[in-house]
Amino acid sequence: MSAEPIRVLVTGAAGQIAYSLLYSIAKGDVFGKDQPIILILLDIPPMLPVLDGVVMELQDCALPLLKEVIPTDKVEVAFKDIDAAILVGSMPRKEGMERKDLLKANVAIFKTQGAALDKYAKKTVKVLVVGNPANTNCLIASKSAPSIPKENFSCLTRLDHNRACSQVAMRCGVSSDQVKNVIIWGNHSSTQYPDVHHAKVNLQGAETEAYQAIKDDAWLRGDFISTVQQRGAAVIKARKLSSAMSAAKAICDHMRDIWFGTKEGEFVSMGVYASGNSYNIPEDLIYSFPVQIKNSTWKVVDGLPVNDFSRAKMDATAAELVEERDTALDFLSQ
Ligand code: NAX
Repeated sequence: MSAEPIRVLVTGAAGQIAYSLLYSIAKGDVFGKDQPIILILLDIPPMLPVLDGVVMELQDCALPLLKEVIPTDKVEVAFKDIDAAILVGSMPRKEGMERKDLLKANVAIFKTQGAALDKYAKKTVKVLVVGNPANTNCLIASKSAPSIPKENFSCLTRLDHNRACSQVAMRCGVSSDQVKNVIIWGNHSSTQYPDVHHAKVNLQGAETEAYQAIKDDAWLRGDFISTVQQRGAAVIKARKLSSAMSAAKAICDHMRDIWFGTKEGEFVSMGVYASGNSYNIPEDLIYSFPVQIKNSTWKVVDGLPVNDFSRAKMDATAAELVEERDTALDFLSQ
């Protein structure tokens, strides 16, 4: 094991997603089984005692790849020379809080963290934003870090993607690895559009269009979509806590694909910078598209046919993002 350690930052490190995530990162599931890691854990000052407990547990896992763990509440320590940033921490919605107030609080957080990326991180840093509203937080972070390429920023819609994959797999009675190329379009919110028009299911060795494999268009255009859109709320209702294990797994899938690339002939969903060239989605949004990744660089899978049903849903989620962006940019300029 001779590779130099990479520096990986996780924010919101005392929270529940991080608790499921850190072990997977530290044992090599994301950056490779022979890539030593320095983990930097950022949270807010009141959470530092909790963070100490997380550090103790990581030490107690006795993981050979984990060279150092650095807990901190200071951005100048957290973002210094990092290779990867997984921005999980954000302001949660509190009872009675208006959507606008929530957005304002998060703009402040991601403006600060974007500026810290700009000032302290490596210019090659890969940034994954998880904290909600993930798409717009990601845009704000990117705008606040002008010296880092926009392409280095992405937000998590892989959990929605995995949920869609699993729903199709369960419906077809196959394992989830037999389903590929589902797409999540747009915002990581209930307006997202889970689309299986281009998905394939491996049915006993025969690659079959998902619509053919499922043979239930009403379900695919109805309950399937709403189940994926509402899955986060359903988990909260059942668990009294939001998705954490599945979110952590999706973060690992997303970052591992950035690091090592996607499989030949397959695409995954990721919130990335919309430049106005793909699928007539307005530019200057972080919008979830189907992407393929090679040499740590994503490319939107262009040219997939889009029918009227899909078009309307892709536009509706884009419209929500435009509104969210415009409100956020007002706060950013204040
Ligand atoms: P928790 O409330 O358990 O943890 C969040 C942690 O972030 C807390 O320890 C908090 O102190 C910390 N934090 C708050 N402000 C911070 C700041 N400025 N700097 C550093 N740390 C800060 O929430 P958890 O369940 O872990 O969820 C974290 C975020 O992920 C939430 O915003 C949640 O909505 C979002 N999610 C996004 C998903 C996605 O697919 N994009 C799915 C899962 C999850 O719902």
